[in-house]
Amino acid sequence: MTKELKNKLNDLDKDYSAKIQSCVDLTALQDLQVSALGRKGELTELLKSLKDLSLEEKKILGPLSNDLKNKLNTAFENKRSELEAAQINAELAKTDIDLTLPAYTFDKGRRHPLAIAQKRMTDILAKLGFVWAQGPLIEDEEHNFDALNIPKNHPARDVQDTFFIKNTFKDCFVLRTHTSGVQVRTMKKQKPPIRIMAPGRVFRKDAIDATHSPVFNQIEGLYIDKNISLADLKKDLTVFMQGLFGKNAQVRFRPSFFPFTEPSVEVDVKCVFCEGKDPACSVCKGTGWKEMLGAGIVHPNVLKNCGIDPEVYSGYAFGMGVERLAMFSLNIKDIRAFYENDMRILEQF
Ligand code: 2U9
Repeated sequence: MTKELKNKLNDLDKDYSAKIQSCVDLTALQDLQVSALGRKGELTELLKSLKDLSLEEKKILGPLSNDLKNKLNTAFENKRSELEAAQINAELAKTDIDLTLPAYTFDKGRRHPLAIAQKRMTDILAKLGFVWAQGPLIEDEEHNFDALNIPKNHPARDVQDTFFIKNTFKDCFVLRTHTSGVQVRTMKKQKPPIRIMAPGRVFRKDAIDATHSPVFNQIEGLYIDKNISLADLKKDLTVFMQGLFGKNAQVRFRPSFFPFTEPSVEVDVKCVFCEGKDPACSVCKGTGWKEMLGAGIVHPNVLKNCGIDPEVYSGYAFGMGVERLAMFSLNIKDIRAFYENDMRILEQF
């Protein structure tokens, strides 16, 4: 019995080893594996029959059968890998794909310096409690000028300064010259307290040069509540500037004029490059200070125009150019660098 089974094992070994070697496709190989090692395969049946043998016979034939099972399994796997590789190579031979060519490189994306600057500013304002607000880029004159106490004859309303869009039926529209319309809309529909920031694109008919672009970005802020004064404005904008330029940044406020705020101020920051020590500094032109933004206490007429009682409420507002601040903090000398998509510049930030 032992001899008989040993011979059977030998036959199975020879038979399947030869068939595996000569196999030329994956389906035939799979069928072959099933016929040897499947549920009713020849070797499986033989293994099952071992249970009827004596202990002595089992001791001899058990290990021999298992060795053959392992040997055949390995042979099937090796042949499968060989046939799969041959199949892939045959497919590739039909195409003109050259796998020896180096792969395309993909540049890792990054934020645009303007987006970096805007995020730094809005992150600080968010910590100060300002909520992001948005509005249309095309405004009517009411929201862009009238509600803001900007008189009909103001130079900003001149066709030389503003892009007008004529509507043949009724009013005319403008490409917003500031984001203030966003605050006007909010005040008209929401009761104070209001604390919003309005970041976004604005348009002015300026000729392009190193510091001007007809399209640029602003962030405006508005805080309306009871008893808001210039002291709140000074404190909050100082905290904002120190968040942007470091806790030792020095800030100064100069009187100014805007139709929508009274009193109005302009806010300067001590030059972060020369700290006011270099009379030849190219950034601050030796003045030691750099103008950063405009601000003021919202004019009572603006509050009234937007349905808020100036006897009960007061507030401050401010506006700044994102490009201007980004140029200063990143030491970029030409505003056009932001728009020209020159990777040598953009990838420095
Ligand atoms: C409402 C009331 C008041 C927004 C303000 C400025 C001062 C200002 C300029 C900075 C540089 C525009 O981008 S820039 O050219 N802005 O100086 N903006 S106060 O005042 C408002 C806004 C909305 C309802």
